[in-house]
Amino acid sequence: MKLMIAVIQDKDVPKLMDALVRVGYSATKLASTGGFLREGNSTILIGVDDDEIENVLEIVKNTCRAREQLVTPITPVGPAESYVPYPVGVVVGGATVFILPIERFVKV
Ligand code: 2BA
Repeated sequence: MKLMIAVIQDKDVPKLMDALVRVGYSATKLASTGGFLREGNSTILIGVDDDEIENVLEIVKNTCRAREQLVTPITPVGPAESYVPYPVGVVVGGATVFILPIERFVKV
């Protein structure tokens, strides 16, 4: 058994959770914050049998989209009058997925 940890955008949560639950996977959503953008995102925990991992990855791929987000760079140290903070685009998502072994899984 493995624990899949997927960091996704909030906008994709309803589609992903619906798709997972519809085919019988259990999932837990945690509210999280990205270290770079400092904006809210969602972390989904999914405990799955090893042979289900590719299925779940496929569901994640089909429900989580990449989007471009504008970020204004932090003001550099130096002459402020020469600095114009143009926003730059970063592509966020579809999903960042970690897959970890589970030593033991119990429900009591
Ligand atoms: P954030 O850290 O807010 O990052 C949002 C997006 O900003 C990233 O999208 C990436 O395109 C860009 N970015 C992040 N760090 C950067 C840097 N040092 N320089 C330039 N651009 C940078 P994604 O890669 O799709 O990541 C989306 C979210 O997934 C991240 O939000 C973070 O919460 C999580 N994440 C991504 N990689 C991770 C990792 N190795 N460990 C833990 N969490 C991770």
